Amino acid sequence: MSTTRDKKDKRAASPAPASDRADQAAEPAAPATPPAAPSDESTAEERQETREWLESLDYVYASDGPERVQELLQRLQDRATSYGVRVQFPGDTPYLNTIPVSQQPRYPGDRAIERRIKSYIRWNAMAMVVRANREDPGIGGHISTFASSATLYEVGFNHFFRGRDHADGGDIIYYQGHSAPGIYARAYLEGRLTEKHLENFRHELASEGGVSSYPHPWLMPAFWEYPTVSMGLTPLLAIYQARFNRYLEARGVIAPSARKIWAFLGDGEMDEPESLGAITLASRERLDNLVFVVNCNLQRLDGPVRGNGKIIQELGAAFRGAGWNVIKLITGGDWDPLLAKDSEGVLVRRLGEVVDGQFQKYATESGDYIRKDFFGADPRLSKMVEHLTDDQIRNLNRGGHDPEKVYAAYKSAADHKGQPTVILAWTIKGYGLGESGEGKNITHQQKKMNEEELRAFRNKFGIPISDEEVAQAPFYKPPADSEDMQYLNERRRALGGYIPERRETAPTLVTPPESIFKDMLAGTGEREVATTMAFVQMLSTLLKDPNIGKHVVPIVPDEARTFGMESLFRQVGIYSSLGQLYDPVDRETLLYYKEAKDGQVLEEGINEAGSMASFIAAGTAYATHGVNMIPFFIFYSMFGFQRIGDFIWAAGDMRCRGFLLGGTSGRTTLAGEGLQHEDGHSHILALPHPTLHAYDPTFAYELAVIIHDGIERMYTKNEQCFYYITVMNEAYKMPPMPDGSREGILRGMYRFRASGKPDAKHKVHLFGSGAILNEVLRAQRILEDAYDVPADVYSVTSYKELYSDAIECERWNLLHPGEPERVPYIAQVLEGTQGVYVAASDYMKALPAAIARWVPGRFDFLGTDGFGRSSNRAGLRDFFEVDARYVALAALRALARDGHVKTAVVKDAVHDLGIDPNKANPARD
Ligand SMILES: Cc1ncc(C[n+]2csc(CCOP(=O)(O)OP(=O)(O)O)c2C)c(N)n1
Ligand SMILES: [Mg+2]
Repeated sequence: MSTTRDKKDKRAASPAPASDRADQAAEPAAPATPPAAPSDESTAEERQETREWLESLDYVYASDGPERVQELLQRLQDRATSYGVRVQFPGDTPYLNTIPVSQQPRYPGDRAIERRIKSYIRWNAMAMVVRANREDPGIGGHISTFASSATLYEVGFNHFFRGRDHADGGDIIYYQGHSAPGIYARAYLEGRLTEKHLENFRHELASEGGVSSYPHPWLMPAFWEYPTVSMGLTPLLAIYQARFNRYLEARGVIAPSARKIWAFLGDGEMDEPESLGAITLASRERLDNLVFVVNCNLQRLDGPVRGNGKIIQELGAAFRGAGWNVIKLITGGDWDPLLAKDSEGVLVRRLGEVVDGQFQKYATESGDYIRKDFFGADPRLSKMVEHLTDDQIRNLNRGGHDPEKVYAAYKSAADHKGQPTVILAWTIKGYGLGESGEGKNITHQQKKMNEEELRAFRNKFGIPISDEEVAQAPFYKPPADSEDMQYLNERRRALGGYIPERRETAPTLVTPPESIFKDMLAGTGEREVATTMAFVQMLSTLLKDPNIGKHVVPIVPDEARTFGMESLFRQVGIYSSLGQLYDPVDRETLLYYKEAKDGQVLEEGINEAGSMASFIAAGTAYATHGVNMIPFFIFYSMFGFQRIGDFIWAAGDMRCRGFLLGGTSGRTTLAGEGLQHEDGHSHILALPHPTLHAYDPTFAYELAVIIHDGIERMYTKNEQCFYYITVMNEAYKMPPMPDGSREGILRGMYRFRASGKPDAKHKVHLFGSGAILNEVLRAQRILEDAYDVPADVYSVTSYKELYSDAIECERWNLLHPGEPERVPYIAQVLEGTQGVYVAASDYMKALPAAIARWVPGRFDFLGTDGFGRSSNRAGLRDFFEVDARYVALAALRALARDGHVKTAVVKDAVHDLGIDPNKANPARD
């Protein structure tokens, strides 16, 4: 068997010398740095063999280019695999910059001016945090994060990030939440924020106005677009946003453009499971409009992200494995001459073997320490740096602090086709804070700097502030006509304007008349349907509407069949960037699984978080793209608020619009599924979301009125709110809409069926919601027929609406004593009634309890506290004590307590109604 060496002579082993290569202009230059050296354990012969292989590779690269190298490596890997050799996962590339010096483009900006601008921004960002905490100790804020990412942002601001007036439209940029001071500091130089704004950082309630702690569109709607400070939401949101842009383009809603989505992320943040959760979607969808920039400062809040490992390597492997274009941005330009001398690869190996915790240590140590600890590990390394002073060694820069390297990475990412890109940028947390925080474990929390530290910071960055003033940490802004300011403004002008900027320019939509839902309003006669079916029919109608049909975005996480929505597959198609490359198994059927490039349904697979991210992208398109989209995201109600509540919170912050549909809802209405599926609390979890309207309708006409009104409020009247509506799978006859019920449906309650009996002192008022309203109607009959008790039945469509309205009235009354009191809607509806009141719903008792204060008499409630069970509906409603019998019993007991019926009647009722008083307690058992 021939050896490598035998074959060597068949082609020249060494790359052509540089001088020979000069005339081969079209050919790629030889690699700037050699690959890693073999391990020290190898024998001399093995080392020789390795060198020859490498030289052959150098030759191929120099003569045939990178594609040929790739092909050969692939062939080698295939061959090795056929021997049964387990080739190491290729994600583990050396600890080297992906872009070699030879491929670094010329820097297009003025480095000196840009450095000065960046320095002012660094100073002002630091000063706003320091001053806010001097004025108000404990108000918080972060200095060290922006200090580590200033270059990453500034290169973007000066050369890449498109503003809203750019011909391509604005880029979509997610700024790391707690780097907000740096973004404010730039806006201050740009004249978009005043000194007062900066002074009032974290004091939004100040009368002159302040700026929010983190990016919050709710608080700064003309500035921030995307809330980012709940770690881990950004990566997922950014991926689905990038995909949604493609969806809008494919459907012809927006024109294709070169807009990019940039997501700035923390290396610690990448530990949130959501952060990596959707990265394969991004590569599968070839989202080359997406760039992640991970600020790898090696630290999070408490300490190192991977003290004993290497976060850049770990993330690099994960993203490569997922099919991303990975750009490692590790060393800064100071290292280039050293790496160029690293003919044996010892420096690359040393960079690769030192763990992050130790690199963090170097950030806090002297040059002498680094010389001994890092370079001292190998005499060849020591020699490599013997010409450098300790200071030079200490200051060997990291890639994320080197504008030329950052520019090269961004340019390469921006030009890359066919894959999303992640840039893993090595930085120092608290860069420039020196002794007071650079690289220290406490740096994340640092908010104060003394005079000496401020002076050192000023000196390092050359801020023109005098010794007398420096202790006050004044903000610094150069004169408007200075070279620096002109440069800064010119750069932004050239790139399409200042950012971040949130704009609302979307034309409103024409809401179709309510009559498009006439089938729903008329009732179904003898036909039994479930509200889920009614909803699907309405969605189908909306999709056909000439004005809004195109704007509707149906979103399902693999539950379309559960909800009977498969007809939509065929009607409008499922979006796929690839169309349909296969013959679907059910092609012969009417409702086949149709994927299409211009499909309208977003079928997200089993992925509620991703679906919610799509919902947010669609529901905020009016601000992001200037076009109103109407998302309908239908999901198992148990897997909504409980599972992805933080995304829903972010949706509120973003002034998102659209409809969330909690399907198969109700603890006792979804029979059989049991403890994990039966939802009796999503309406409780909906309470905290300020812009969310939550409804639990029973009848098709209620659903129609709510959805119609929602479209009108959000898309015609331009209200910034969204909806949560629960729909059930229990089928029953849908009555026609009673006259005069519209307002009550929308405001939360109305009298659905009055008693046939004359009013009496022992009158009962029964409140029912969702599927339990039918139980309440049965209870009405029991009370009237068996106990001669008159009972009115109210449909409570929304406890949340009633509660919100009532607390608003109470607040107004509190603040305006002596003026005519405002009367909550619920009190208006119940005005003049007397007797007792009983509510029953398929949700926890805390829901009706929220409005107890405004019910004008004794108020009892039945609900479904506790873990669900597998059973049929009758069994579940008995178990949770919410069926008609319990409603009747609760009413009788309330009357007995008020002395309107005898206790003996109630006692007998327990028996007569077939209730076991010693049954299990559903709230506990
Ligand atoms: C979900 C969530 N958990 C915790 C926090 C609190 N928190 C804010 S910043 C931070 C550390 C961030 O570290 P990293 O992502 O590495 O960013 P760096 O500041 O180092 O750039 C933590 C724990 C949060 N904002 N969100
Ligand atoms: Mg970090």
